[in-house]
Amino acid sequence: MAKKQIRAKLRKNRAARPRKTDWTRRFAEDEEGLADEVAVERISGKGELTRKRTVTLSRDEASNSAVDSDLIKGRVLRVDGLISWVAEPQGEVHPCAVRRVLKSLETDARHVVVVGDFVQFRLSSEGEGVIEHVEPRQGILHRTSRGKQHVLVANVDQVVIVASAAEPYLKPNLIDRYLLVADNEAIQPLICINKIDLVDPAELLHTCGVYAQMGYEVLLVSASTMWGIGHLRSRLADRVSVFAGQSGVGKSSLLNAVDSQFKLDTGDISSANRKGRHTTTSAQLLRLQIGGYVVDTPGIRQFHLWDIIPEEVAGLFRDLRSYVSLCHFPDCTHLHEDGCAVRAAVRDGCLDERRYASYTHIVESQKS
Ligand SMILES: Nc1nc2c(ncn2[C@@H]2O[C@H](COP(=O)(O)OP(=O)(O)OP(=O)(O)O)[C@@H](O)[C@H]2O)c(=O)[nH]1
Ligand SMILES: [Mg+2]
Ligand SMILES: [Zn+2]
Repeated sequence: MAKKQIRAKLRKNRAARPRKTDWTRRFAEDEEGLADEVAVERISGKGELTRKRTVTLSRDEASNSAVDSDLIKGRVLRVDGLISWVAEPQGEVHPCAVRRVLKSLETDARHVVVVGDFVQFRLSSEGEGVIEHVEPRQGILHRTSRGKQHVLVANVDQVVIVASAAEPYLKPNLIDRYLLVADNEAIQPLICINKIDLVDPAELLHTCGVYAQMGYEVLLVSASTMWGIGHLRSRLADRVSVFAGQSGVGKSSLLNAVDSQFKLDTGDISSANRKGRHTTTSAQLLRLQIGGYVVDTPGIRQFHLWDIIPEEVAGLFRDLRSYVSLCHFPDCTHLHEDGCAVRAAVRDGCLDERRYASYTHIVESQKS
């Protein structure tokens, strides 16, 4: 009876998540381009073969139950080259390699396994694992490197957009870009302005007010004085949050302040240009003592919005979009047209001028 149940479960898994569907969906999200689509075709073929092989194995009841019970569910905490560090639900962490079939995919698609992935792995007697399966992803943050898209972290439900009030100086346009990514990916954004010990908080009132009016939550914090850290901590409990923002704004410092068990490296601000020094070099998932996870990420150098075409930008600007339907031309770009309701709203003081400038800047950059 027990044996029968094990076999049924194995078949059900295979039927419910054919490899082809998983990878196709992931590639649709990643939009890696034509080369990778070809890879999908090829890999889906391999997926069919793999399934058949498993079915053959499943005829042998003894090995079948061994295969089934060998697969362990886990979550990827960190990726160091070819080794992924995977945590079991109970917290035990194992170094894992990636199965050969998945690795051959890696040459085309680069990151087969990324931080935050839910995986299934098989453990050897030496305590090392092999990742056999990667679950479909939701809530992805990516960055650009040498003109290519790299998934930084997967399966997050909140992005903490960290900026600093000074050193480096506040760049609201960068906050706007992150907000676009968050809204586009349906990840909850939280704006966190650090280093308020360096300025008079009154200077930030206007900027914060503009975001608050759009329904975004803004926290003013200082990792140095611990101002606002309790509030930030309460926003992180029982969630999976990724800390994102320019180098040197204090992402790692804030995480060290939030949880005393973290000992993340933090770096000085260069005295020459007031920029950070890219202290954090890779993303990692950290378990919070209060429950939930946080992901520290390296400061992003170039920031291109991957999946967003210029025509979509206005729809992702919460304040602009209510005026869009009032424009004279249905295909209005809101950049120069007469009869543009967005431009009229800026002139009338109903729309923040800086937000509009940020909109035009993003649309222009997405054209190139
Ligand atoms: N005055 C002040 N300095 C801070 C505060 N938070 C962080 N710093 C300083 O800012 C510098 C950079 O902090 P990090 O935490 O390394 O910044 P990061 O965002 O993690 O930078 P990368 O890892 O390079 O992306 C360090 O010298 C910190 O001591 C703060 O609230 N106030
Ligand atoms: Mg850091
Ligand atoms: Zn318009």
